[in-house]
Formats: sequence, C-alpha cells, structure tokens
Amino acid sequence: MNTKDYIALEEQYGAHNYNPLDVVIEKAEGVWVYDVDGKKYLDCLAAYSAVNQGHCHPRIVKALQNQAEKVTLTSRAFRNNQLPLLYKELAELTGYEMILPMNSGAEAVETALKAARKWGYKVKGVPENKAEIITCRNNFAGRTITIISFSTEEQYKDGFGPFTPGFKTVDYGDAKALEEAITENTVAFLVEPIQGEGGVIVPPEGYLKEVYEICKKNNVLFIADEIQSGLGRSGKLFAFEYEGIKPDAVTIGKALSGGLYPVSAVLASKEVLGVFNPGDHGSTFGGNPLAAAVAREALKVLVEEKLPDRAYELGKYFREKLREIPSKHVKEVRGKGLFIGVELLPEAGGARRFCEALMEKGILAKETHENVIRFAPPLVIKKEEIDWALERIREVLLMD
Ligand code: IF1
Repeated sequence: MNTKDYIALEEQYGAHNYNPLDVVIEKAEGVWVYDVDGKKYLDCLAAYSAVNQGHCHPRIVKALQNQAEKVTLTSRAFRNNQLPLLYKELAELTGYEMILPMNSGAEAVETALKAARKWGYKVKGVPENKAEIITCRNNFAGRTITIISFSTEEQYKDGFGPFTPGFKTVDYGDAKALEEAITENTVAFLVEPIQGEGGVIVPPEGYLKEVYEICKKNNVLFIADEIQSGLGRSGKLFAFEYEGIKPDAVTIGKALSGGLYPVSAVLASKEVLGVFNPGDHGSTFGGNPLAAAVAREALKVLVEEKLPDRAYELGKYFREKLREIPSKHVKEVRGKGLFIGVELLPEAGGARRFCEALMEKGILAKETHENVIRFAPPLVIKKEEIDWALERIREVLLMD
C-alpha cells in the first residue's frame, strides 16, 4: 500500500474531524518522521508539543516496554507501585504539594475546573451553583462540551449546545478587563501563559504577574494551562516562570509522557486539590502504573537532557534567523523557546499553502488560525537540523 491507498481508507471509514496534510507516517525517531513511501521529514509540530523529548525516545520506550510486562492497569480501586513514585518526583520537580493524575489534557482541565468550583463552595464560601470562572478570548483547552462552552472559536461550538454556564471571557493580555470581570462569585481565572492554538500569542511583558496579583487580591484561583506551553517548550520548565509567579494550580499533559502514552495531571496545593473526597472524581485509566512509569522516565529525560535550556538557546537562534528572512509575506515572528509562530500578512493567502510547500521540501509544520505557521520541533533538535530547516523555510517564505 502507498500514501494514496492509506488516504483512501481513512477517507472512506474515518469521521472527517480533521483535515490533515497528505503525509502518511509509518516511523518516527527523534526529530525525523518517515512516510510509507520512504520520504523523510523534519517534524516541526512535535504532535503539538507532546513529543518534546523526540519521537520514540529509547529510554521512554524501554520504560514502557518494561512496565508493560509487569502490570499496566489496576484501576484506582487498588494501589500500584509506580503512581506514588510519579507523585513524589513530580512534586519535587515542580514544587507543588498535591497531584491528581488523568489521561488527556481536556480531562486535566475539567479536573481543575471541578476543583476550582468545589474550592469556591467549600473554602471561599461562594453560594452553591453560583461559581464563575474567567477565561481568555482565543483560549484552547480541549474539546469537551464544558471546555468549548468557554471557547471563542465559533467552529468549536457550532452544533454542540446547550453549553455549560458559569464562564466569562476577557481579552488576553488585558489585566484591567480581568479586574472588571471579577465578582464575589469568581472562583478562578484559567489562562494559557502562551496561547498555542490562538496563534502562539505571547502576552505583554508583566501581564501574567499583573493578573496573578489581581487574583491574589480577590481570593481567585490562578490556574495556568501549561498543557502545550509547559515541560520545556517555552525555554523554561513552565512558561509562567518567566514572570516569577507560582499559579495556584497547573494543568500538564502531552510531553508528560513524551508522546508514548496519554498522561495528564493537575498540580496544586493541598488547599485546592484537598477538596476532593474519595468517590468525588476519577477515571478508569487515570494514574495507571503504565502511565506513571512512562511519565517518570519522560520527566527524567526532560531534566537530564536539559531540554528547557536547549529550547531557550535554540529557540532564540531559530527566531533570530527566521527574522532575517526578507519575506514579503511575514508580518511577525514571535514566541518563546521553541514555541514559535510566524504570522503572515493577510495578502499572503493563508498559512496552509506555505505548510504544503514546506512538506514538499521535507518539513512538517502546521498552520494555526489561518495566517500563522507554528514551528515547534522536538526540543532534542540540533542546531544543524535547525539550519537545514531554515534553508528550506527561507525558500518557501521567499516564494510568491
Ligand atoms: C486537537 C489545537 C493545540 C492544549 C491546551 C488543553 C488541551 C490542548 C493549551 C487539551 C490540546 C491539542 C488538541 C488537538 C490539537 C492540539 C491543539 F490545535 F487543538 F488547539 F495544541 F493547539 N490545553 N491541544 O493545547 O488536551 O485533550 O487534546 O490532550 O484537538 O486537534 P488534549
């Protein structure tokens, strides 16, 4: 079978909830992926930052294999010997005292929202069913009905109502808007320190610090969604570190497993996650020993290979070089670490055609929000591989 055959099968049987590039990948290693026709590509998406450690990192594969031969799933009706070790290692690495493990990022966000509401009622004293949570325009936090209830992207909501009440949105980057939206029933502010799907939007310097202080002043939980920006992607372990704040709760996922397994979690204080009593919340696979073993090794790789520092240095280099390309199409190059967005001018005709041209030259990148090309390779990328990519990116950005 070749590329066309696989695409035909997918088109025939699969729901059409995606419009992927026509590349059929059968093997991946590090920053390189290989399609069924034997063509090689540099992966500049890293599965939306789930593969920060590089595809099929040998140490994480080994951890998966070893654990898979012992025990993979016990349910949380019983205990296992991997989860407590993940808890300890995550707590020591991040400085948070309590963790609730889930599987997908959306489940971690839902968990954080439930914790915030329950904290509002049980600790802050907000009247039952009156809790309000504030989010930002152009947020992306997952695809569940509650999460799309606060999305500002019409397509993500179309046909999925009625929506979950209790959410307000404010402009991202506008601290005053947050202050004005807070009421005595506000329990939390959920924000991405860098908006990924929103187009790799970095907020104004000082914004996160300002909104953090506003939350503190109003006894409102500050929840950072680091599912995409976290775990090294931004050039720090967490993107919120750039502003010297410590959120009340953090959601993580994606690279928590290095792309080997769905693993996510909420990190918070005992005051926040302590609101859950046995039976309040859970998940069949949440906290399973296979996930825990994989996540433990994925975190060790992140730390021992100094991936946040690599992202910081190489990201700075990548962005500088992108800015040097004299393309008539480019409006702005932005980002932090290896979380890079190249925004094109409207007259460039949309980012998709540039991603298709990049694919022809052996680079896989993804457009976001029409006019932005996202460059977010695995953090194990080498400088010479960035140079290899820059040559081709230059050719594409200089096309008509
Ligand atoms: C898709 C987007 C990115 C996330 C943040 C929570 C989640 C995500 C900041 C939910 C997930 C994924 C979802 C995936 C593509 C990708 C994505 F394009 F959809 F918006 F990265 F920008 N918070 N993002 O970025 O995590 O439940 O997916 O594990 O839905 O196509 P999840």
